[in-house]
Amino acid sequence: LQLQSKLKNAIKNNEFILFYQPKLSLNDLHIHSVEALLRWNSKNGIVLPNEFMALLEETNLITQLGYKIFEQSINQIIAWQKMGFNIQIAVNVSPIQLDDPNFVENVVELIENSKIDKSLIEIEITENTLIKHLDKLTILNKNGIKIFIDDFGTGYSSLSYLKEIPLSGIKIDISFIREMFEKKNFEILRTIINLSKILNLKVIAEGVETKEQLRALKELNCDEVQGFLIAKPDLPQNIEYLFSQTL
Ligand code: G
Ligand code: G
Ligand code: MN
Ligand code: NA
Repeated sequence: LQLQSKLKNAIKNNEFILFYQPKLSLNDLHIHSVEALLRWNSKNGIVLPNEFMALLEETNLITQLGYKIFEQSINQIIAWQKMGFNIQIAVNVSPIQLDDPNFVENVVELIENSKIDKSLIEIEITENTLIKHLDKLTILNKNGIKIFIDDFGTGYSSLSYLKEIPLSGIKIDISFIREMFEKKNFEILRTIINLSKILNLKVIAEGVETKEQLRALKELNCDEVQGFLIAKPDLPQNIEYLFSQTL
């Protein structure tokens, strides 16, 4: 079977599942939020997005699957609330999804029908998506849905948008963290974090793998960290024990 028809079948058979990766708040060393990351639970095992995301986008299949991803995330929030955990979920959204003229309406409706607090669903987009879909993202934000820039620092846009649009925060790209103790990287990182504070944006560091990185990011006043040091993306039942811990 061609990959495209396999993907169609996988959507129909609900073989796409979400893994969740915790984000640690450096304020209180608790987890209040996770990122949802798509996985294909295929008969040959778990398949990662680099194997299928490009094709899901080219074929527009990500549009319909995207709504299921929001539904699954909402259901997970409700399940965690029943266990006594109030956890936000950040959902990745690609530009193709925002091309759907009904995207804003559909997402707002899914959240409103669920009765969960709108602030519990966050959206992660890249800088390039932000520039292309400024109007729709503005409406989403006016509806109480928080918008975060993913992979911050790797796009081609100017910094001016940081003051023009309704952003809740940024996620600093992993490339700045990986070599953060190299002098220039450290100064860039320090400057991004300070700028975020001045603009009242939440700032999250991605790809934190060592205790030294964690300590230095706390020192720099970064709000949250995400990375293998805290937890890898995993099934909900494998990460939820972390929600009741101080790390
Ligand atoms: O899970 P992993 O770290 O391999 O994710 C790689 C990339 O795949 C992410 O950076 C993100 O851009 C994309 N991705 C993962 N999950 C989703 C999803 O649910 N929706 C969309 N649109 N993209 C996703
Ligand atoms: O592009 P986006 O930021 O949405 O995707 C996050 C990706 O980063 C996922 O594929 C996830 O598996 C990966 N990731 C998360 N934490 C770490 C980490 O600490 N190190 C590395 N190398 N990758 C990470
Ligand atoms: Mn992301
Ligand atoms: Na990223």
